[in-house]
Amino acid sequence: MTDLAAVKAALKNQAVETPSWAYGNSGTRFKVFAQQGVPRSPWEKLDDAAQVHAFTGVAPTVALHIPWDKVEDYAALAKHAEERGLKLGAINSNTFQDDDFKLGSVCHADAAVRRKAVAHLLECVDIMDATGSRDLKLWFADGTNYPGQDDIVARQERLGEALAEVYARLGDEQRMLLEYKFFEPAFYTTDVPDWGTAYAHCLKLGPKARVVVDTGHHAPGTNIEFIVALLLREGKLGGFDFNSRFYADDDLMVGAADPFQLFRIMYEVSRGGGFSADVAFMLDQCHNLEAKIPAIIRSVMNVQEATAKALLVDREALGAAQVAGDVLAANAVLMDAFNTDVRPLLREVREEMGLDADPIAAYARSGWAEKIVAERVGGQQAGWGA
Ligand code: LRH
Ligand code: MN
Ligand code: MN
Repeated sequence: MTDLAAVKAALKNQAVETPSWAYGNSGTRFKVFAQQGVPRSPWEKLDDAAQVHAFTGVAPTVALHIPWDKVEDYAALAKHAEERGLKLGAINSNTFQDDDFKLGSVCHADAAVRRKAVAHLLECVDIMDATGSRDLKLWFADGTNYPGQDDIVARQERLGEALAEVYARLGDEQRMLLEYKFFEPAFYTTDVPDWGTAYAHCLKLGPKARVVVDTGHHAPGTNIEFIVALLLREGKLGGFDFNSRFYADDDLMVGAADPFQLFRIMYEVSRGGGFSADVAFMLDQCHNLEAKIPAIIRSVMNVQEATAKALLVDREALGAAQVAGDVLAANAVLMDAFNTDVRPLLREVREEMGLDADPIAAYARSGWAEKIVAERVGGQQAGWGA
C-alpha cells in the first residue's frame, strides 16, 4: 500500500528548474521563428519564469546560460529573481559559440585556446558566487569530425587538466555537473560522449563533481533509467536536463515523446532515494513552434505526472513479486502505477497549495500573454546565432 499523504507531501516539495533560454526565441539551424512578446533581457526571462512558478508552485529556480544571460550585475539579477519568488539556479557555461573554439575548447591542442576556455569556466564560478548558485553545469561541444584529426587520449588528458583547475576553484557548497552527449556538433569523436566518460572524470575529481543526464543525449534505444539507477547507486547523479526526443537532441517538451520512459526514470529516482536536494531536476528545452510559457508549464506538469506515478508504485507488492520470481505480477505492479490517472491527485495537490487546479487555463486567463505582446518589442533569441 502506498501512503497517499506522503505522496502528496513529496509532490508539494518537488522543484523543477526552468532554463532561461527556453523563454527566448529559438529555432533550428534552418530558421529561428520569432514569437511576439518574448523577453528582451535576462531580467524579462525571470519575469516569465515567475509566471511558471506562480501557476505551478514547483518551479522556484531558473538556470542561466553564460554569455546568453550576461549582465553587469549578477547580484542585482539574483535580487530581481528573489523579488519574484525565484532563485537563480545552475550556471551553464558556453564554450561552443566562439570562433576560437572551432576545433575544441578545453580539449583543444593549443594551450592558449584551452586557457581561454578555462578562463570562461572560472568566470562562471565567479558568477555563481554573485548569484548564490550551487551548480556549474558543463557541456562541451569538443570533438572531432574525422579519424586522425586529433589524438583521442591527449584530448582526454587536456579535459582532465581543465576540469581539475575549475574543480579546485569551487567553494565548499558548490558543485560541478558534467553533461555528456553522444554526438553533435562533432560527428566522429565527442570528448564527453557518454555517462561512463563523465563518470570517470567526476570520480577522479572528487565528491563535488557529478554527472548530469540530459535525456535527449543518448543513442536511440538507450536504457536511460539504468544509467540513472547506476549513477544514483554510486552517489554520482548530479541532476537532469529533461526534454524529449524522437530522433536526436530534439529538446522537445519533456514527457511529450515518451511518457513511459519518463515514468521509468522517475521510478528509479524514487527507488534510489533521488528525490533529494542532491539531484537537480532541470528542464533543457526549446519551444520553436509553441508558445513558450504555457509549454514550460506543460513540461513542469508532465514531470509532476511522471513523479506522481513513480511515487504510487506499490514498492512492497513489487518487492514481493520480484523475490517470488513472478515476472508478470512484478510487471503488473509497475504498469498499474503507470496507468493510473494522476491528474485528479495533482489537481488536489495544487488546490491544497492554494493554486488553481489547472495551471494552463489559469495562465491563459491571467492576461500575461497579452501584456507581454503589447509591452515587449524585439524579443531576445535563446542563444543560437545571437
Ligand atoms: C547541449 C545542451 C547543453 C547546453 C544546452 C543549451 O546540447 O544540452 O546542456 O548547455 O544544450
Ligand atoms: Mn542539456
Ligand atoms: Mn542538448
